[in-house]
Amino acid sequence: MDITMNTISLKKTAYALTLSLLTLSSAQVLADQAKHIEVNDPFTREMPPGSPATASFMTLKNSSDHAIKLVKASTQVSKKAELHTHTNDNGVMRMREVPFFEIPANGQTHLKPGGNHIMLISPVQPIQAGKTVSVTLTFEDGSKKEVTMPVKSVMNMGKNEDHSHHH
Ligand SMILES: [Cu+2]
Repeated sequence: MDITMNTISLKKTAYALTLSLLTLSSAQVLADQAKHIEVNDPFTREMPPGSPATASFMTLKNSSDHAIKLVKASTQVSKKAELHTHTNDNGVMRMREVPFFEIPANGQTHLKPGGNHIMLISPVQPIQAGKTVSVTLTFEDGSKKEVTMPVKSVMNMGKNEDHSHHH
């Protein structure tokens, strides 16, 4: 009698264990995108005096077989953070907000001056060279990655943008 009872309760325990393992593994699969993203060379541009905003740049590398979307950026150093891109509007470079940056399967997306960037709007503290800034990236599945990066001077950056003008 005792043996039978034990067998039943053992089976029940094993079943419950299997269920919880299944639940755990599917949750991990659903919130796994951040683990597949490697962030290289992140930096934030030093805020020009009097400027209401600055931007963060980095290279995002996706080591998975599926495209991953970065859908949100947030930070403590500014009131707002937005995903921005540049568009060439009859020779005038304009910025606009986009809903996501897509990092292709086994590929890279570059956030760089004159292109995609994370806009830090209304800084709550001076963003000066030599300091560090942390930005939290949220991916489509809700997984997050915190990126701590140096603040760098704006010197030389204008030169890169000149290359995009074709005369
Ligand atoms: Cu911008």
